[in-house]
Amino acid sequence: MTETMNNNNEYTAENIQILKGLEAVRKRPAMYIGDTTTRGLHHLVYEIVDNSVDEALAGYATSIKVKVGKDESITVEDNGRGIPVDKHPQEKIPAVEVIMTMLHAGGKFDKSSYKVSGGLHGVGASVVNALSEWCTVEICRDGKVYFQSYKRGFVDKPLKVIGKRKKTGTIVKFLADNEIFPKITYNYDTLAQRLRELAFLNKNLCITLLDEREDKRDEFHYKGGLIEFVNYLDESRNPIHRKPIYIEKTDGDVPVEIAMQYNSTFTENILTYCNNVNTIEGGTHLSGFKSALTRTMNNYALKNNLIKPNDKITLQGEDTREGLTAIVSVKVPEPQFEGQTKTKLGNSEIKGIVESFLNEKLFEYLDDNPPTGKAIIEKCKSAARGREAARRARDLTRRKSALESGSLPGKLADCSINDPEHCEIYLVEGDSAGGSAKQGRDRRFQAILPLKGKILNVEKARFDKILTNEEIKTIVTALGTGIGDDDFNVKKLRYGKVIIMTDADVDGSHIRTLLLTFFYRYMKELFDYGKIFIAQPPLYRIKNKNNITYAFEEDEKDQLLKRLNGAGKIDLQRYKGLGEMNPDQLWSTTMDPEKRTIFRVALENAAEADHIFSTLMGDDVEPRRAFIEKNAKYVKNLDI
Ligand code: 28F
Repeated sequence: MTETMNNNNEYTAENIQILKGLEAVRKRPAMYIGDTTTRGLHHLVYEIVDNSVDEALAGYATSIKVKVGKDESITVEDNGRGIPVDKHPQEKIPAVEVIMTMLHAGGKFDKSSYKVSGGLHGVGASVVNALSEWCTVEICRDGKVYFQSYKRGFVDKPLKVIGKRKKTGTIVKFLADNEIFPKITYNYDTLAQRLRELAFLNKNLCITLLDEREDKRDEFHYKGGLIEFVNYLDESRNPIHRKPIYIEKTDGDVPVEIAMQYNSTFTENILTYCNNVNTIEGGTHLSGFKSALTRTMNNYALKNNLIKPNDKITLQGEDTREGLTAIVSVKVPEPQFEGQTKTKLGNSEIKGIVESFLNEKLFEYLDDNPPTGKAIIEKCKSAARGREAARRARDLTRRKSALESGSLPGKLADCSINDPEHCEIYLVEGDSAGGSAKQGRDRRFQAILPLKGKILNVEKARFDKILTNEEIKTIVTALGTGIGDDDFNVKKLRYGKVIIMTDADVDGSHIRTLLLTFFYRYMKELFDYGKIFIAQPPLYRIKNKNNITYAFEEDEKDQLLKRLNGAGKIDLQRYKGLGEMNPDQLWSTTMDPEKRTIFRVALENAAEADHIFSTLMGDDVEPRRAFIEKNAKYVKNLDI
């Protein structure tokens, strides 16, 4: 900071502004990047990458390289124009220094460009700089190479020329500050998921990820853009028409891109983006998309006599979305992000833009492709019939008042406290483990619901079948939330935690995955509110003389045995299932809040979550086998 004081050695106005800015960011980092856990750590990378993406959106960069160093440092490089280095008219310091050290560095984007902004997005490089132990920027521009370094956001040395180079571009390198982030370890798959998504959303961009820690590398470049995105999401599903429908609007100042394909499942999977931000809370682009879809499908069906006027069926919105995978991506100059996590698009004019565009272009597409049109309308009609069946089933069950607030299922051993925040429910595999759990639990705040073996695979069942499945009905009634878009209300959840407790064997993990698939497809908000947990029962019981210890991981067991060798006879027992533990063992190892380990299930990336569930639970075996082969090495404690 010293070198930018003015000549009579006092702090100038912008010094104060820079000081205040950096201090504010370091004092309350969560306000700028969400939190300082691993999620906030990865946000640092996205902030810098977003700046390169903006340079691509402006039409200059075509390649972005991200590297994770052995020291957990991050390097991001693009081949754009290079951040300007000329002296800033007011601040008298190079433009790059303004961008790197001043909050919300002014004027980076005027109206005509598409800032990748959002709530937590687009806070800019200065925030990353302030939260880094060190940060450097290398700019190739005007045939020269410029360089500047910073420490915790403060300028370390003035910008200087360190060489000559013809090509242009920007390289930012930083090491997150361990004074801010307790744990500085990047997750390769987390970075890869977001970079893959950006490559799908920006078809001219080639994005590479290189991990020097484990010498791993991926390159994402999808010339087919959203079409390839739909193919990726649906690789385990069977399409009902040959290729995804793709329409794009490039005129006007709001580019719109839509890709969509119907498949044989019953799930709806519509992803929406604004300026590459995944608007998981939806917004005006989504409502425009939905209204146009319903209207166009009805018009097309009537015009082509696929629905006769006296058929008395009108396709409802949900009928036209059953089995639909779609991506809606808009680029808005001045986006208003609203909602709890700033991922809901608020600009009202966007609804009309998307709606009229889709009405016109989708009808045209179906008219030009009658076989596709017919296949889709047949799918919608069958969905309408299924909806009718589900309504009848729901009315039936409502009359029996089994699903909603009526009598609780007999199998449920409820807890005595009924304040949701202070009680929890264990979903336990099998009656014997259920019995031990009922005896071993603390009945004041722990409810037990034993599950009779496998539950229905909802990935392949229509809603009316799900509504009438006994196990599903029991779970829904016990949780008290209702089910499906119309009835589900997370606020009616009767427990603060839903803990899945299954055996550590293949069946146990299958039941766990079936439950997670059901919750993801029909009670997704349970994840958003952090209500879903997985219990971790012990794998081994180690008895040496009179003391007994438990091991929860393979390597923990090995360490314990190593420590105990030579200490006399050791009795090692591998638990095959929960049923082998007696009630107080189950309590003290897996249920006692003071001693147990439970994992909260969080969904990092909506597109990836959908892809994983459909791969694991969908129709196609091939992608599942490939997925399991690729990921089997990460699976711990699975007893084959
Ligand atoms: C690894 C991170 O940050 N790349 C960037 C540019 C290019 C320009 C720019 C950025 C316009 C005037 C404020 C260059 N030439 N990668 C990056 N590439 N910012 S960030 O301009 C910043 C604003 O100063 C750029 C002409 N116009 C814009």
